Amino acid sequence: MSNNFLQHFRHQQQEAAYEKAMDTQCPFCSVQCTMQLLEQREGGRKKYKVLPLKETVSEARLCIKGRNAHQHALHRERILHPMKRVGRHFEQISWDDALHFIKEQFTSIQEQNGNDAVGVYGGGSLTNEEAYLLGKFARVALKTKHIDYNGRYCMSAAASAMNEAFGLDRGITNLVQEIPYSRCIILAGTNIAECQPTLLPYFQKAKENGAFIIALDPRETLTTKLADMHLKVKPGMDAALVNGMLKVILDQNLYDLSFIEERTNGFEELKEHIESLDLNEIAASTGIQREQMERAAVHFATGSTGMVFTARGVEQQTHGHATVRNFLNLILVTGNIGKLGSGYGAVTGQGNGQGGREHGQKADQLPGYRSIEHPEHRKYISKVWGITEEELPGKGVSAYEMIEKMDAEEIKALFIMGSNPLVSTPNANLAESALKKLKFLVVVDMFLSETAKHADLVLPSSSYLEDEGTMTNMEGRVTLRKAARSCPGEVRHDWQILCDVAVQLGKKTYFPFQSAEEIFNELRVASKGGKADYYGITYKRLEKERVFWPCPAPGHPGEGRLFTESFAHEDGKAKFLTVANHKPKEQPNRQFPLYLTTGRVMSHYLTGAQTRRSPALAAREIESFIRIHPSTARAFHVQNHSLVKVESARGSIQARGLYDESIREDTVFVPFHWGDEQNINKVTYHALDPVCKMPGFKVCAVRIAPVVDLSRN
Ligand SMILES: Nc1nc2c(c(=O)[nH]1)N[C@H]1C(S)=C(S)[C@@H](COP(=O)(O)OP(=O)(O)OC[C@H]3O[C@@H](n4cnc5c(=O)[nH]c(N)nc54)[C@H](O)[C@@H]3O)O[C@H]1N2
Ligand SMILES: Nc1nc2c(c(=O)[nH]1)N[C@H]1C(S)=C(S)[C@@H](COP(=O)(O)OP(=O)(O)OC[C@H]3O[C@@H](n4cnc5c(=O)[nH]c(N)nc54)[C@H](O)[C@@H]3O)O[C@H]1N2
Ligand code: SF4
Ligand SMILES: [Mo]
Repeated sequence: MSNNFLQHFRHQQQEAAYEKAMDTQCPFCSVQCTMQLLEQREGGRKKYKVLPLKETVSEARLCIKGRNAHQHALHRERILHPMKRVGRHFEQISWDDALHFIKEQFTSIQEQNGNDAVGVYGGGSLTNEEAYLLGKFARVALKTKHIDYNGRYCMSAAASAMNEAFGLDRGITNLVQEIPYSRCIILAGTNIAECQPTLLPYFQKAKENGAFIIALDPRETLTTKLADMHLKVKPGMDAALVNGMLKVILDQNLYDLSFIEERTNGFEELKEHIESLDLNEIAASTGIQREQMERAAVHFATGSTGMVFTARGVEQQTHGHATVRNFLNLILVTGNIGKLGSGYGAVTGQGNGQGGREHGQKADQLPGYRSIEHPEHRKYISKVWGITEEELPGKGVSAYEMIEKMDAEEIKALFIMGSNPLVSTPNANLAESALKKLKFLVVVDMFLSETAKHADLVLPSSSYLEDEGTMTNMEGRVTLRKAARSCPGEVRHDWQILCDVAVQLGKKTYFPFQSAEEIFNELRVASKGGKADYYGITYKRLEKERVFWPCPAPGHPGEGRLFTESFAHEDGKAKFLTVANHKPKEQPNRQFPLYLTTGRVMSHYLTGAQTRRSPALAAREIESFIRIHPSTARAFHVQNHSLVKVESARGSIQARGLYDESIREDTVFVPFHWGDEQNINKVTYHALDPVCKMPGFKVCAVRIAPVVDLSRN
């Protein structure tokens, strides 16, 4: 064999060999599956392969989104340099100029209009370190009270309900590994099979073990197909449906009196309220027959263990807080909490939807779930931050209310990090008008999202492959995601960008951080003694394990199952709340006769900013659609696969009509993963829940019409 040939052969072998194996964690949903990304060079081209890694929660499973996540991170449309708007275009500028520009604009706007004229808007995909730093950035560097984040649209109803009922809010009160031990499981407005697919096997296992699964959803999904019983509830009527189930349980004496007496407050009021309700009326208003309600209630109350999972279907309502409280009432009357296989789960959404809601991105919150209105909490955090209590701003307003304040020109500049509100905000036409009125908009993103296109300045942020930091999964398990590769171009990490801007604003002493770990160490102290206590969690520990919070000391194991002995209120007891048979604030009427509900599909993530840039995912679902029952479609002259105009009192869009025998006849469904002409949030309703300020994304009144009415030709 010639030397040449051998060399060629060796070269080929080297080319075929894997160049790099990068351990990482999926950027999308709250399961936080881990994986290895293998980068292979072949004939001068790079190829990628993804292998799931074994870890405690997803057990070496990955869904289609995780398998293709790298496609957006490696996409050619990634923003690689700071960009400044010049007329209708963007021009590349240096970081120095960009930082200077921010300082100049923010300073002059604040000098003229006060500190609160600048707002900050965050997201649940930021790491804990970045979410924490964003809260500190708003209050210490910008001295504004206006900070909120996209989790307001996501977790706020479940969070406020758990806080009030249990005294503490954590996605799941148990380990996911306990699901197979549950004898009866209620899945309320949650589509786990498409939204947290790698969790599904836990429910399948429960079913194999004999669990009875009840799903509540106005339409059939891959999740409802798993259920033994599918209650196709009228949109927005879940609170009433739970009242019906509570009535059956109380009437038939199926409640757990000793649990109620020992561990709860407020049962007498609840009982009196439930006694006053009429099951037939509830059946009529929810669309669920009395016998079905009875069967569901008896199964849940008589199972030796039981769990309730709620998600956005019941939470994104104009009375989402009360609805979740009623599901918690159901758990408490049956004593189904604090035991193996018994508990509650608010199926958390975003990758760091859990951690992102704990450390101060919210208008009323300080790190560690502290309250910005509590004098002791303010004192503690001011001390950690090295400012006086008077310098710490007060409570701001919720995400949608911030949009309204921009429209009213009260907030004049906005700093967005990790959200695409032009597509994700209800009544998106108002969001667009509000963004246009801003004097100065900065967007920190990986892509020129629909929102970033309106910015004056766009700053390039790192993706999950590049950014090291901790994420907290839906159970409250903290995980460390290592950086798998270095930043492309001039991209910087979100935490670096926050420090850079703060330094430019003259706040270097408060933002001296050189690594994510240094920020985490400050977060540990800031959360110490708070409800979400991370003090005992260190990077060193996270190298080896995923640790549950609360974890108050380095040797502490962290709490997997919550509320085993007592709840987190001062007296250790949980609280009942009487809940009315709420109806959604907007009802179908003569002009707009149908319910519209919105949600997700398996292959896309949120506003699609990332997944629409992944060829493999985009190909699965290339455009938006509207699911309609065929008889409803025929009544409105809509043909299968034709384009449909969907219109509400706020606006209209077009989407592909798809017949669906399994959806309620009075309801249509549209996903929200597309922007511009297919942005369904131009149609949705902006009324907010009075307690948690969650918008009612899941119900509004619409009419539909064919874009081209063939019946007229
Ligand atoms: N594939 C995919 N996975 C995701 C996401 C994604 O965008 N795509 N997003 C992540 C995020 S941030 C979140 S918050 C979660 C969301 O996860 P889910 O809340 O499970 O997702 P949705 O599709 O918004 O809503 C769930 C179901 O609620 C139903 N529903 C609508 N109205 C009602 C109602 O009035 N009552 C009841 N009982 N049900 C109703 C819908 O038909 C839908 O099937 O998913 C996370 N995972
Ligand atoms: N109609 C309707 N509307 C809804 C919902 C619904 O069910 N129906 N659900 C609501 C829910 S639950 C949610 S969570 C919101 C989500 O709403 P958004 O937050 O607007 O959704 P995303 O698509 O995640 O937007 C994130 C943006 O930040 C960028 N990004 C991703 N990761 C990072 C990062 O680490 N750093 C930075 N700087 N940028 C990053 C992405 O490219 C993208 O442009 O939408 C809400 N809107
Ligand atoms: S999207 Fe969720 S379930 Fe799918 S791989 Fe990513 S973390 Fe896992
Ligand atoms: Mo979400």
